[in-house]
Amino acid sequence: MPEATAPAIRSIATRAVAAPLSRPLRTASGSIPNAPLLLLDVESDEGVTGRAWIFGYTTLTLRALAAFLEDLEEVVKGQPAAPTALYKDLEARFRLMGRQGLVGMALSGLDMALWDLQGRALGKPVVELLGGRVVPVPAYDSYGVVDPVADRAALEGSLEKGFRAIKIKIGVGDLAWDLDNVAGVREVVGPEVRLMVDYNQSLSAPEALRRIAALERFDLTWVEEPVPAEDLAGHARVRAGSAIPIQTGENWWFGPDMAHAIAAGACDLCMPDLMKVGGITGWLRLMGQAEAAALPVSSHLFIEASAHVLPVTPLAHYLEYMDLASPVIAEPPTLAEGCVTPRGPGLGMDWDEGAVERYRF
Ligand code: SMN
Ligand code: MG
Repeated sequence: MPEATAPAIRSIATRAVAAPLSRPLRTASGSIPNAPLLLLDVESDEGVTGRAWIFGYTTLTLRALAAFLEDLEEVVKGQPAAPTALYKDLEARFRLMGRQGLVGMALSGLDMALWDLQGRALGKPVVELLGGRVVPVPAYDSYGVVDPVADRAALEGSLEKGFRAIKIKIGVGDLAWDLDNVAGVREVVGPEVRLMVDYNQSLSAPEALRRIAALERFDLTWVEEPVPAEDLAGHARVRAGSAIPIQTGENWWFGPDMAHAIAAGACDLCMPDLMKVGGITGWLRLMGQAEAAALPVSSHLFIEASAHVLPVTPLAHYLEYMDLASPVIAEPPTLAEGCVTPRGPGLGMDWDEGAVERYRF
């Protein structure tokens, strides 16, 4: 039998867009006016293109990310389009400087695009390459700060779409503001819907303990990032005094950050971000840690790719439904009865080229 050769990477192309958000994204640590995305197209020498997007948080990161990926193309060009093999090489290449920040985001995006490329080359959804099946994944609808009166129709719309869980951001005012806000939202969504709150790292540990005690009566499913993400001792202190489960993980950089958080006893639940932990390859590595520590796992952003990894995630909890990219995706994943079903082949994303031109940054 002739030896099969893996397709090689031919090129990496990027395009920056500032996509409109379907609803405002205000957090206790600043607002995001639009979705600054870097779209990746990684082409193989067989002419298959793998796609992924990177969320820049601010448009200020997009040019630097694009320039880095342009230079990285020289490094990976001609290498097999095999994400796990390349992951190891790139991990070694960036050992001295570390992978936190823009480098880690770019490497994670490249990993996702390579998994997409493999799936497309084989005509299979990524979830099947990972040994899983295409199944609906339970999701929660993720909001920024809401006004229970002005946003009543939107919240009711979430329930009409079938969501049984909703997350809101709080902490933009004092404790009285939080209580008023959460009471108002709980009143709109009713007692059956799971409700989560996100402080986006805005409190001190003593203040978090004070506020969480007062929030107990609202039957919250989790309190997210009450204190700065890197304050693991603070998270552990809050967790020890909280009757509500503590959620964190969206700011963990790769597996070691997760290991440190687990060692510190920082959380009851976790929600790693595909773009900060090494893409799909990195995610798979983290999942061994989650299972060993008995930590339920939710996703952070990246609806399309998360729908492919959660079905193979032990202790999968929720997919975060925060729509950042659908304005530039030709056929966004389907949402039915509050669940997202992964779309193939690959990660199932084709760009809506007209929209990409429109929102080009
Ligand atoms: C979040 C942070 C920043 C941008 C979008 C979303 C977030 C979340 O904390 O949990 O979704
Ligand atoms: Mg959050």
